[in-house]
Amino acid sequence: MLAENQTAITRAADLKELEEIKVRILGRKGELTSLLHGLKDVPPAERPAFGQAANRVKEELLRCLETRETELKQSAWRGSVQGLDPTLPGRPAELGRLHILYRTLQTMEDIFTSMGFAVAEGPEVETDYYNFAAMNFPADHPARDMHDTFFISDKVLLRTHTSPVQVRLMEKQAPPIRAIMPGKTYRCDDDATHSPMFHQVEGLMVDEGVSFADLKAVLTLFVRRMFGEDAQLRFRPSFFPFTEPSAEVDMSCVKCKGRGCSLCKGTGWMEILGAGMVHPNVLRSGNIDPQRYTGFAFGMGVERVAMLKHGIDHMRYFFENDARFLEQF
Ligand code: 2U9
Repeated sequence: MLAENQTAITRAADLKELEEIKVRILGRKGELTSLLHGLKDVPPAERPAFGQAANRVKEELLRCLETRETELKQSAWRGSVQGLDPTLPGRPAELGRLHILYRTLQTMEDIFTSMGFAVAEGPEVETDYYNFAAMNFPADHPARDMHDTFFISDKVLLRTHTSPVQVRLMEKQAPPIRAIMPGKTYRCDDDATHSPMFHQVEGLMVDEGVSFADLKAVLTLFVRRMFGEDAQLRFRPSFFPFTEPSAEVDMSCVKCKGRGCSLCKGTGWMEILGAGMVHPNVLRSGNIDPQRYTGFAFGMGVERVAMLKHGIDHMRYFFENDARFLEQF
């Protein structure tokens, strides 16, 4: 019985067959189990010898089963890793990154905070008062049409610029004020260079004796830190209800450095931001005496800065979330 079972065990082809053999020998109705049950029918004098012999057979078969089980498990594992090369380098894990707009905003904030500007934020849903009236847009004045506004009700709207944050700041804080206001703004506009939601950074500095020369100095420093030390600035007269005088600011073309190319349409210049001296009426809205204090303000689109810096030619890329675009930065 020992020899033939040992042979069966060593020939078992897989773990399933081995288990079947084990049950056949050692199961409740197994060969060896029946043999041990038969002990009671053996004459008492022969029982000890019979019992010892049966137990030796049992131990030997158990050892045999265990050895075969280990062998089968090992060969099953070897089969499963066949063809695998454990010396190959692992696949690199994909890392996420910050969105290019957010990174552009961070750089802009770094530049202005290094010049002593604080960062202020405020609500995106605003009142007509803070968005327009306090910013010197007269009621029913055509200047309001410059901003295609999303109205929520007669007097409540999505802010068209981050200026309301500046008015709220002036109400709270006496000069000197030096702060930038980054955030989402909304205008009903949608083409290659406009999106219904876009990001602005506005800046405000109010104190005694603040002049247009200070504005030029701050903006020149900003543009050179953002785009390179060789960037040139040009101020063109413009109009905004909230600044007087007002200017639109161009920088020398990032591609041709001012010589004229297809990107700057041959002019050598690209518009980057708007700015001016804060209108006395706006200072009054913030409880600031325009006889004593003057201030400058500027505003720019974060998307526009990122597009100029990285040569991006359509707004939609920022918001499509196509990894092939996002991974380039
Ligand atoms: C206060 C007073 C004045 C902020 C300013 C601009 C000029 C400007 C545009 C640039 C491109 C908006 O994103 S854009 O479409 N902004 O041209 N913004 S001056 O003037 C202020 C702000 C706050 C209290």
